[in-house]
Amino acid sequence: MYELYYSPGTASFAVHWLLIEMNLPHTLKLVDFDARAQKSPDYLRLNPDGVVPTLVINGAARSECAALLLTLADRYPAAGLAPAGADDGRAAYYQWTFYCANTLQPAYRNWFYPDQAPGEAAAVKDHARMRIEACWERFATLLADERRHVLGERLTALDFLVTMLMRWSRNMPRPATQWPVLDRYVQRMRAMPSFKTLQAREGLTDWANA
Ligand SMILES: N[C@@H](CCC(=O)N[C@@H](CS)C(=O)NCC(=O)O)C(=O)O
Repeated sequence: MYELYYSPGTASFAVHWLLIEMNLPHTLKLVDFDARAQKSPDYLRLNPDGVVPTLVINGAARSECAALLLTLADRYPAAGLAPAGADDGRAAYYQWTFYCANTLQPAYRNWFYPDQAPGEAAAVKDHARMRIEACWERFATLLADERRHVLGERLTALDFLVTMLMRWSRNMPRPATQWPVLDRYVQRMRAMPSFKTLQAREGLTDWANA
């Protein structure tokens, strides 16, 4: 049984979605951001960074959204959500997962938490926006051949991460869905029954297919 510490719509979203998609037994622990529960001594014992997600696996608290997605996909190879080790697709899978975690996510962190970065908040946000849009340009180029998923026809754990990160841009000046190829991609992802279950469980109603 997995235990997921989450807050709706945040970096726990993709992990929660993958747990649902893979039909893995899990319990949810809401971390109340309004009450700053992510910085409470109890939570900091589990996750010293004071962020979500935390996933308890075999009694050990694990963190980092992208790492958790890779871990879950690796634990159940029969689900086919990670390209096999010898597969060339594995290199692309790592490349784009790390691109999300190392390049796109930190830019989002600056967009949403500009006061935590050095410099004037408006300038931090402007720079973050430019970096985020450059990332969507990269993904739009990758998906220009109208592949069904980020790595090709096959669904992988990476798709859950990319979709979550696209969602975060929904209220930005240039949301990821303004790239038509990314919009078509995300329509397919949002059509998954597990996405609808996730939205219902997290109490989210926006950013759904019409
Ligand atoms: N590198 C972490 C970042 C997680 C993160 O920044 N989570 C945000 C929500 S999207 C959070 O918990 N923010 C609360 C805070 O910083 O106080 C990951 O990928 O899991």
